[in-house]
Amino acid sequence: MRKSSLLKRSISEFCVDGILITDIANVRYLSGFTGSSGFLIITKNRPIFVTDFRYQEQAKKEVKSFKIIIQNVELTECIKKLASKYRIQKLGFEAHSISYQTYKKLLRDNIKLRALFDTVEALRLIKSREELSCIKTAIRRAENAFKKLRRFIKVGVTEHELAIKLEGLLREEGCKNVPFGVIVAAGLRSALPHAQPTNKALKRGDFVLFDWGGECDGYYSDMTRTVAIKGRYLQKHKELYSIVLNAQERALKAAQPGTKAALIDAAARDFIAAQGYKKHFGHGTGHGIGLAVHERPVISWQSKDTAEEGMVFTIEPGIYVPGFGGVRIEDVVHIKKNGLAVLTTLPRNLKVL
Ligand SMILES: [Mn+2]
Repeated sequence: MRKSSLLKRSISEFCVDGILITDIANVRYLSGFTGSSGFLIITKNRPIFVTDFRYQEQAKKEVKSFKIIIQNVELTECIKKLASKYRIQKLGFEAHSISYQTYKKLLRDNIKLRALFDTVEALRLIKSREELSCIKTAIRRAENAFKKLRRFIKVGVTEHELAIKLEGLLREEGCKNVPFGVIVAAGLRSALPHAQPTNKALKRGDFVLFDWGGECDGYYSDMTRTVAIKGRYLQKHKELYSIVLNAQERALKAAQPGTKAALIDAAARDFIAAQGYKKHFGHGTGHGIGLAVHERPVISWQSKDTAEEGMVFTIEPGIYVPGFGGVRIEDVVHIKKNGLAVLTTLPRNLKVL
């Protein structure tokens, strides 16, 4: 199996006797366990999955090809026991997911520790056919939910009401959870890239920004659409929207296998800057998506990533004008051998209500 053989390579590469995986999304990725508490210790010859009493039955069903251990002691105690049983002297751990407290305790237990960065994340960068199919279903659920929401989007309804409605529709479509609280931001509030829905009611002349995602078997989708409500700012709305749409199209065109993520970002950013909105686009152009709503690759000016076949990420430029409003258009793309497929299908042109 690709995943475990690559991890074994990491074991020799990092000169450790075993790797401790505590990031729960990585645990799920490697073992199939969908619960919220468990960890892995992977040695050269033995993959071990550890959880507690609550997940005993679930683990038996979900976790294949791992030795399952049900622990009744605290994390560091358990790691210490396993380390001595399997003669692990040097243990690699995920630097981002162990607390300082746990780290100190493990040190006290005389285990040699080696911090690992991006070990499983690097595997998760490239999606398998099964993963891609889950993401596609997550997208379909999100899009169906939004289509059903449309008739509720009108003057007088509040951001909060629309957000609750959309979350309910996502669940009706089959999502077991949502990747993040739905964003609905109207009028001036659409200039806040990550606004929380409030009791503000939609009114004529508002931009209304929706950012939401679906779920399928633990995989997420993420998309944004901005609509305009007819009113005195329609001309300005159209102008801002067409700049963002144009920027997005440029980034979509740039997103080819072998292209540096920083160049994909630049394709959108340089255009927005040339239109005079440089300081109104402060976030990255996109991010990978999968078991986490934000994962590698990073699509930003600082990114060291390169688009490769099998990657799935968002392209989401925006312009946010304080005191007026903002637009973001976000779609999910899949890098194929010879180009790119846009996985999201909702129309990208400006919808005027
Ligand atoms: Mn996003």
